[in-house]
Amino acid sequence: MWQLYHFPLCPFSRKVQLVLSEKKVPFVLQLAYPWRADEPIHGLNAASRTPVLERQDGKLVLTDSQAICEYFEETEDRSPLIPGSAVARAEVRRLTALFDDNLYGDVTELLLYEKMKKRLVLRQSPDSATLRAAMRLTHEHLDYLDWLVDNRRWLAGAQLSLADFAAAAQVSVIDYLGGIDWSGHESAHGWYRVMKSRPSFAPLLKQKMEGIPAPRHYADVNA
Ligand SMILES: N[C@@H](CCC(=O)N[C@@H](CS)C(=O)NCC(=O)O)C(=O)O
Repeated sequence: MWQLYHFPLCPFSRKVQLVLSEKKVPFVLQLAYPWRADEPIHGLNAASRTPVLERQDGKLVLTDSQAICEYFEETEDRSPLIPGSAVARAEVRRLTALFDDNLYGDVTELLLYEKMKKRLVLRQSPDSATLRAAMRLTHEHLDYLDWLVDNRRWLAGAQLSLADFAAAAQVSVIDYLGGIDWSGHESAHGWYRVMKSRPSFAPLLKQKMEGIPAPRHYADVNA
């Protein structure tokens, strides 16, 4: 059994939850807010970030979502998520990094700051110009997702992979924060509906961030 330190809108913790569920690795969730000084994660992760995954015997702590996902890819035979040839695996890793770095940096991180941190921690209103800029960048990322979906069976190629889960984790947080307008992105929307319908996704759609209500459509797998 593992304990995952997370907060409900951390996209990297979502990515880890999806991978653990797909691979049927048992875990329990432990709330952790990295911006609070008294959190145990500060002693467990030199980077002071979520996700942190601790084995129940306390003898192994894994940090960084990619390191965690690769650890289980190497230790669990079930549901390979970086499958295929070296070229195919390189493509999975390229796209996973693109979503973890660029989609997060361009959009998710901005929305988390404007709509979550400002509300819960700084007691400030979101900046509308920043929100508009995030919306514009979201459309650019959705254009690329449309292209991938139109040209491949799954985002990285013929097989479902970590790239799909990394992207869906970011998209789910952006959607929770009201940052997605699917108009003109039917292909990406169809792909996200398929991802949302997977059993591994169901617990994520039920998680709520205290003080930040989700839009009504968020948990609807057909929306
Ligand atoms: N590369 C890291 C990124 C983790 C990360 O940026 N986590 C954010 C939350 S989503 C965090 O803890 N930020 C520190 C803070 O908000 O104070 C990973 O993949 O795990």
